[in-house]
Formats: sequence, C-alpha cells, structure tokens
Amino acid sequence: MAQIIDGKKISQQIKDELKEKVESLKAEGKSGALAVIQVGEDPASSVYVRNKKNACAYIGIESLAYELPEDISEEELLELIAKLNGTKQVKGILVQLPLPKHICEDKVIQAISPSKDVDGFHPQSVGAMTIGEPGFLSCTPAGIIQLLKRSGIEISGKRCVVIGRSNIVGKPMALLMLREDATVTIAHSKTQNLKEICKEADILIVAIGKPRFIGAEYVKEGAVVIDVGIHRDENHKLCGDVKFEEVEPVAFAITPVPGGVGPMTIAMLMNNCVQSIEED
Ligand code: BQF
Repeated sequence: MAQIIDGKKISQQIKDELKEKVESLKAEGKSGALAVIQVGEDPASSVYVRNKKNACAYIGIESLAYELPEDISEEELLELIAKLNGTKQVKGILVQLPLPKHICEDKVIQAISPSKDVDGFHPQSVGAMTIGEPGFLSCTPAGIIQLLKRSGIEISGKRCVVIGRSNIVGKPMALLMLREDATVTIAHSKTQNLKEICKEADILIVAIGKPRFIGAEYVKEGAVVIDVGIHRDENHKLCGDVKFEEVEPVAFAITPVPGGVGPMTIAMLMNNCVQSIEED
C-alpha cells in the first residue's frame, strides 16, 4: 500500500498558518487585496476562480473580482492591469488562464507589475527563481515542493523526471527540484524511450495533460509519483494523468486527483499574496 499524499490536508495546514500570519500583519496595520481577473465564462476557469476567492476569504484577505466579457479587447484588459498596478491596496493581480485567442497571454503577463505577480509568471519572477533570487514562485511547482517536504520525502540527490515542459508547470518544476539538489530530467511529447526514462525516476512528476496516460509500466517500484493532471473522464469524474489504481500498488507514495496537487496550487497562491502584503 502506497502512502497517499493528502494535498487537501497539507493545503489546509498551510492556509491555517497563513490565516494567523494575516491576523498579525493586520495588527501591524498591513493589509491588502487580491485582484482576480476572469475573461469569459469557461466553466473550469470559473471553478478555479471560485476556489481562489474562497481561499482569500478563509485566510482573511480581500478579493476583488473582475469578470470581463469574452470579447473584451487586449487593450482594455491591459488598461485594467495598468490601473490595478497603480492601486495601492491591490497587492496581487491574477489573470485566470487560458485567455481567449485574440489576446496575447505573454503580453498580459508582462503587463503585471512584478511586485504584484502572485502567479509568478512574469519573466522577472521566472528569472529570479532561476538564479535563486527572492521573488514570487510559480504556485503549482512551489506547492509540489511543499507536498514533498511536508510528507517527509527527501529530494536532495534523488533522480527526478518531470514530464511536461510548459512555462507554468514543467519548466519551473524542473528548476525548483534542481534548487532542492535533485538530479533532474525533463521529458516531453517528443522524448524517445519515455518509459525507460520514467522508470529511472525516484520522483516522477507528471504534467503531460493526457488523462490516465501513465500506467505501472512507467514507474519504478518504490517511486514517488506526483500527478499534476486534472481532467473529466467519460463519466464526468475528475482524473489525473496517472492511472491511479494501477500505479498506487507499485509506488512508495502517490498524489490523488482530486485532493493532491490542486489544493496546493491554491495554498501557494495565498502564500504569495501574504508575502506581497508583508513586503509592502
Ligand atoms: C482538487 C488549472 C489547468 C489549467 C488552468 C483543488 C484546484 C483544482 C483541483 C484549482 C488549475 C488547477 C487551477 C483541486 C487552480 C488547480 O481538489 O484536486 C483546486 O483550483 N486549481 C487554475 O487556476 O488554472 C488551471 C489547471
């Protein structure tokens, strides 16, 4: 029986720590709000935005919701960001991704002041993370590091394979594991011998974006398996990139979907918001 890494429980602990921190910051006269911008009404995005607003309410910071129509121009969105950059009480700005095709995500991300970039997506935040300077860390990779550490899983010296090379998960994940002294391989859709490479991993982090893609044949006996995927299957049930039932018996520890990485992403977003209020 593998250890099931309980992301829901660990994220709750982190949010409770942050709730206390927010209280003591308030006593020092420090507070602030998170601006959450959603363009259009994609149902999955609406769920994620709701999770973020609820987490803000829980730890005691204000959230300001901007629900913009699908057909808003890039220019208008950039204007809103410019206004929020200049609003003192707003300590974090989050633009829910993906954006409609007529809006350039990179341009929008770059418009956010790095001092309010609580998603950690701005090139300045990415650069700072890469060279180990202080700055906002990308929430999902930072959440996975916390999951491993708080589950007592050693990272230093371990062989880690990250499947996926997105700017949001794969690339920053690999860099954070490297910072923790893991030996890191990044695999992706063009990787040859994917199975053989994955079988070498002590820690396998799966962010391929294909439902139930990774079976037991990809996993070394006793490995730690982190599933970043989130999909709805034929029966409308949530599932990850990993065949949980099949992989669990061979793994030492594994994250479930839901209740694994997802809640940690939200907790680390809250951590970044608190950091931003503290720094002010
Ligand atoms: C859970 C996200 C893909 C693309 C854009 C808790 C979340 C998800 C699952 C959540 C995600 C995924 C978020 C669970 C935010 C994580 O209990 O398992 C929380 O809200 N997430 C996002 O904002 O954008 C995404 C995945």
